[in-house]
Amino acid sequence: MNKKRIIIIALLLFGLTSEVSAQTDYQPTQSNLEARQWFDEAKFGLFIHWGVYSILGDGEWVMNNQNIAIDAYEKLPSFFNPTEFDAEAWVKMAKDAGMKYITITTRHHDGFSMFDSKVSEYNIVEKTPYGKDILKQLTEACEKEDIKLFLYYSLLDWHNDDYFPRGKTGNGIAGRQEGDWNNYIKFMKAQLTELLTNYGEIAGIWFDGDWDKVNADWHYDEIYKLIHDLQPQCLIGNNHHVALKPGEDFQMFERDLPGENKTGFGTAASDVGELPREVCATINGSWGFDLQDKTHRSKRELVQQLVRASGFGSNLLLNVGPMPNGKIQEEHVQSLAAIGDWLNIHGETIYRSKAGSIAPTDAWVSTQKGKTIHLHLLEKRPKASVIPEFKERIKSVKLFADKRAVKFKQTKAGLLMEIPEAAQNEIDTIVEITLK
Ligand code: JFZ
Repeated sequence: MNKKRIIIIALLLFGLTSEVSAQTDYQPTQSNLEARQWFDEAKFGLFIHWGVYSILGDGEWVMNNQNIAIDAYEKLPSFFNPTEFDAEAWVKMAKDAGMKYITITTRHHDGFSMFDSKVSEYNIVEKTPYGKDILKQLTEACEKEDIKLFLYYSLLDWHNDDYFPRGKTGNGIAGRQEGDWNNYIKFMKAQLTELLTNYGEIAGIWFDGDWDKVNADWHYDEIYKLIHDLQPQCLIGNNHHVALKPGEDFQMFERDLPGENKTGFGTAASDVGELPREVCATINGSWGFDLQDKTHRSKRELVQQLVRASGFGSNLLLNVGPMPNGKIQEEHVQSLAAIGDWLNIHGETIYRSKAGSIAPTDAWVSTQKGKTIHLHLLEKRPKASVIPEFKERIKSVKLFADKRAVKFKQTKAGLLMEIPEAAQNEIDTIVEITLK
């Protein structure tokens, strides 16, 4: 076959596939590639689950878990009046915690829009006594403080009749009617258009709910293309727990480290891709505000989770569930401040780092920038530490804390280091290894 013919066939094939699915041949723009890199280096963000469900203090799944009928649940917006909501205070709190971005629920599975939507009157401006658009306030505060904003958007909807046929969840909710799936897709596209035109630059869209109807036709080709056409830099992620789909810009891991799948419903190791990663986690045991949740995690646990995520080359998106009055509970404000204090001192080992060449274990992870490896020892050891199979040539080993030299030896067993117990830290003993 001559060259010309091959080119013609190739062009024909290319044309055919691009007709089938618009984002299949998705080529991220330069601005999108830059946004990915920014995201990859950002390392830490604040997740916010806030909606009319917060009033009941029983998590964001309360409509499903208590089987609250449509007409009963529809009363909730009339009680939603977060008079103490202060967008700037939230953004400053995130910034002081060392976070670089915020991801907020614009519409969760209950179907209530926490923004001014013209295509659904079931929204915060129309249906609550508060009557203001919290998203607008948040975008303005983020802009001012140079924090990027991502929008969580649920694919699953327990309130909209057009979410039909229904999925695995919400089937005990009385009052749901049968509607038209194509209308539902149109509705989501209209809302996403609102979100991407009325609020300035949006750093990303965080989809969730795919798992409710695994075999549904979500029209991702059209939806992802719409988003990238409106804002090419906007990063798309989807909490579907399977391999990346064409058109997505980052991969997320729910309460899980990439490839570990300890939850059992997480992403399999073979499905971990090469795009920027984000682990999401709760600050206690809940996403949405839960009045009775006392399982607030300690500073040690939270910092260690951030460090572990970094050691897996991933960001951590740490969640809070604000109260119905618009405040974030004091325990969580304190925890975030404590992480911020830690990052003020140790941030250089986290931000802009890559997963280090020393493979992660339960006892340690490593982060790396060029020839500098930061080994994070997450458990205290009596005096010596051994890192097996360490073969790279070392120039120096120091403690990050005070730059004191660490005695080390490289043997067949690996890298042996003597770190006096008194020099070890409860949360994270950071050893700075400089390679030759
Ligand atoms: C989802 C949401 O349902 C939850 O409310 C929260 O927003 C979280 C961040 O994301 O959680 C999931 C995701 C997947 C499953 C269950 C809950 N699943 O696969 O069973």
